Amino acid sequence: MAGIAPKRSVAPAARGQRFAVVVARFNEPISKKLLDGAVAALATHGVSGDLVEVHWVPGSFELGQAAMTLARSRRFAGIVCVGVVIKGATPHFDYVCSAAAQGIARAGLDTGVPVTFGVITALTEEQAWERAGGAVGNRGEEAALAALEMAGWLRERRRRRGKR
Ligand code: INI
Repeated sequence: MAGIAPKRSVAPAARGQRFAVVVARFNEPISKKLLDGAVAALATHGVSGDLVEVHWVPGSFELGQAAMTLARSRRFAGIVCVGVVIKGATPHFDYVCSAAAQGIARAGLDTGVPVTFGVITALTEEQAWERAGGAVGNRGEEAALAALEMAGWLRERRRRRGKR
């Protein structure tokens, strides 16, 4: 998939809330860049390091399970999932990507907690680096901004419902 992520409108209401970042260790040098991007984006929007919990899992396949467990704890305004899946010579890539996307989506939909998708699914290692702070942005940063925006949006929805 190509493209630069759109500019986000991050609601200030998300400031000061607690977030989690779940990181897949597979392709660790690249996933570390996604983690750094996510943490920096959260800090820029008022979520300091002490409000961010980082959880490492073995691979992208495990992101959904960890995100679901954390979301069920109700301790986080949002959960950012990051990982790097690079296509090899077998269909393994498709299974890992599909499980990651479905698991992450399910964690958010089943719990109502914003859980965002910062997983690079690349055909080559070069493509992955480009999306981890290179020419095509940083998918970790983008997923953190999406989590901030959704957390603010949900909080605003709850506030409005409370007024009625
Ligand atoms: N996990 C990744 O995050 N990226 C990959 O590129 C990858 N490859 O290529 O195999 C990968 N596999 C491991 C998988 O996510 C699970 O950890 C493993 O299958 C155990 O459940």
